[in-house]
Amino acid sequence: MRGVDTDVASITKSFVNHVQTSLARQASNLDDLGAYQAAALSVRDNLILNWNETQLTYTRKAPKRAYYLSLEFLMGRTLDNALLNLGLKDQYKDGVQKLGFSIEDLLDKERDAALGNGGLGRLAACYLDSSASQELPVWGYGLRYKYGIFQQLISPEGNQLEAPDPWLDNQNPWELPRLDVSYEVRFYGQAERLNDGTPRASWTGGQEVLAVAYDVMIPGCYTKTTNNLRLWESKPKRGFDLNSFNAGNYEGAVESSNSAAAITSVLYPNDHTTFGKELRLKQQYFWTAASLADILRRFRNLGKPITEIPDYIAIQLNDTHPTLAIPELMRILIDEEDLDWDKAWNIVNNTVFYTNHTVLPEALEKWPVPLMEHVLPRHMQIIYDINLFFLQAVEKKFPGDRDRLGRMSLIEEGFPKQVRMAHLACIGSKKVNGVAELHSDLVKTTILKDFVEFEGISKFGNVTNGITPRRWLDQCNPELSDLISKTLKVEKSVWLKNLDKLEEILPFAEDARFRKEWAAIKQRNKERLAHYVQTTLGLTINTHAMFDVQIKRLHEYKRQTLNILGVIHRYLTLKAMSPEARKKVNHRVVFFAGKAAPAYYIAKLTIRLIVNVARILNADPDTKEYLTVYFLPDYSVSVAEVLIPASDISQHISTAGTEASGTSNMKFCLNGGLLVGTVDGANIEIAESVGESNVFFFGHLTPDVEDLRYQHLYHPIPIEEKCPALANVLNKISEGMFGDGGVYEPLLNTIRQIDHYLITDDFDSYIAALAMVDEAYLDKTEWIKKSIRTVAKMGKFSSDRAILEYAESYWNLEAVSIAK
Ligand code: 26V
Repeated sequence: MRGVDTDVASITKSFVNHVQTSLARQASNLDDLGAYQAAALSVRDNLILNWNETQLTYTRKAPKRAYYLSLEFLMGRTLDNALLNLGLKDQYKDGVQKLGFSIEDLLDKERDAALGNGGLGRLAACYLDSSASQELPVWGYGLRYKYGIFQQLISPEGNQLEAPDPWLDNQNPWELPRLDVSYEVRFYGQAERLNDGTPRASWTGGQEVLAVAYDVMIPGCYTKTTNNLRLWESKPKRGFDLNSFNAGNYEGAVESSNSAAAITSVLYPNDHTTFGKELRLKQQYFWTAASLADILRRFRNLGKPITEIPDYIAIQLNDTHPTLAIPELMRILIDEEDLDWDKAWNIVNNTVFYTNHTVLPEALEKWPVPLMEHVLPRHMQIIYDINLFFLQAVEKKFPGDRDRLGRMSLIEEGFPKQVRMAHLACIGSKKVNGVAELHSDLVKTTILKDFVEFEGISKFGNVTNGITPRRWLDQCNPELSDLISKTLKVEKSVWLKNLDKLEEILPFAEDARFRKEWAAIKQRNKERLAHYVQTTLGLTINTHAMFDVQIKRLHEYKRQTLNILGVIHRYLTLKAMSPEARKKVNHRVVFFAGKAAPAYYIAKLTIRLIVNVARILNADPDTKEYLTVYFLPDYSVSVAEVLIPASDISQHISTAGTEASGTSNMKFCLNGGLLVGTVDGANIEIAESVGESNVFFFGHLTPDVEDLRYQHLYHPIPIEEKCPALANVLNKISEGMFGDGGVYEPLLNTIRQIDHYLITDDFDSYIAALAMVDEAYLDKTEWIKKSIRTVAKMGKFSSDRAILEYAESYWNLEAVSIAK
């Protein structure tokens, strides 16, 4: 197959061609948005050819394939990433320049595809990039939400307001509608067992909805491999009800079409709290049913016996959200393929894999039995059957242990009874893994302890998360990436796909010229961030201060409160100093960004506090030279790409044992920012890799947490006694230093009363860690050395390593190369 010509002349020709034909506009009168669209369409031509060839090869060679089922894919922008992966950035830069445009301005016109909440969705996006780059036959399956994560606005009082994210309002050049690929998905209705000596049942009636495929091309880095992300859109099976329409009942006529379209209309904006809402359950089933139908159609085309499914298919469950794939696959094998129970269960058990992403109890999914019975009556029967056989086996292994049966059951007793999705995911899967070593240990010793005792330890593993160095180094920090290439005399096509090579920059930590270049790049990245803040918020930032960044979803367990209380403590300390003494203090600019779930009151109050602390501090003539605070609204992947390369330090300060992994910690360290953190999640492995002398650890350890919480409840120590510095900070807030103190009482009370996340226990050591940071920052040479040494040792955290672990240890998947 002939490729697209990629010399500058051909690129400008293709660009102009798309302006005139695809966009039906005049090249002489084109704005940046139009130019972005033309460039995107022209790049897309390359992707489509590679995509076609990749899919053709997969069909021809019929390798085992893996399917990554995720309700969230937080892709961010595509154009820059595609240009870099195709190795065409320079040509396009020249090409659009010849036509009077700047590539940076065009890249900036693209809207983020923000179909995710945070780390879990961004991880899925990194894994797609790595799968394609490592030439693995992996497809993603998700939902094509009409609205992604909400846009965040901040009111003058400092409150978070939410606005919709109509990301598809402009044409999306990165998706290919496949109106011919569609499946019917049923909800509600009746399930009746056939009682013919088989486990079969018939499921009829109810609502039928159409799932229509949209394909997103996923290019690998310097390879032809271009994988697929298939997103489903819901549509009514029939347009509208003509009978109602003719009878003049127009609302009634479109009712069913509205309810079908609603399924994929919006991403649920909460993570870590379950609500048990019917629409969310419908999203989960709609997506798993369509994906499985598609996967099995492809398998059937191979003409292999159904029992060979595990030889050709691996299905990875990204958290429990797609757990219905387990009863759905059972339903298909039993009701449609007429397999007996044990054969079907054996297939499921060798095909499905489950990754857990949190041990927080409030985030473990449970569905009320009455709701499940109503929406998915056949699946509820199957779940009861799975549970019966499972509990019989448990009883056999642990006779008479009723407590154990109660703990392990798929059904939690109560009003209403609930289906425990993590238990179902666990027993239906071949392997279960956590996302960092500590987290995987916690999975094994806490939430799934009984299952380890029953099934044996070998089913339970760990794959520490990773990040793609393409987006999170080469794309977001091009100068650093160029410096590394130049210094190592190694092509990017090599080291970006073999990140352990970074270690070779280690000796250059001793090279003064290299350090100077390194420091200059960090400085320019700080200026780029300052420019962004200037143009978006109209605020001027001191780029010679230390940049201290905490960017992530707002959550009590992530402890943005600890950070802002620490800032206030620093402010009070500065205020109490003489002007002379202040001059010796390290200048610090503290950045926050992140969204709170719309119904998460305490998280929203934390935003309000941060914004109001910023308002007071940034205007205080005594201190503003030394300490300022910024809350950047509407955090996104693209905003992260500007913030991360500019950081001197970043904060990952969750209560020990609560952050499963964290992935932004890896992004900062890969960009030469140092880590301030607790002994939690992947922070631990980062410290092991880069050396503990290059991170700033503080706080209590995981095994202490339970005892401390017990103490808080039964032997509380007054906060004035336990932590006077913190008590003073809380009092200042109450007294109104940052506006009406009463507003913050509910937030302050979470700390004064139960303090579930151990702010009072960790505050003093947190302040001490920040003092160590100040001390270390005084020696600029040593600081840069730390920064270089950190980057050098980050190879392990490439998502290439992580995805290869899944491919080799779990999926038994081999790379497939696509002919040049
Ligand atoms: C849970 C729920 C519960 C129901 C409502 C909607 C919803 C949406 C998402 C989730 C998943 C929560 C788990 C999660 O996001 N975990 C994060 O996963 C990251 C990738 O492994 C990891 O780095 C973070 O530490 C972990 O918090």
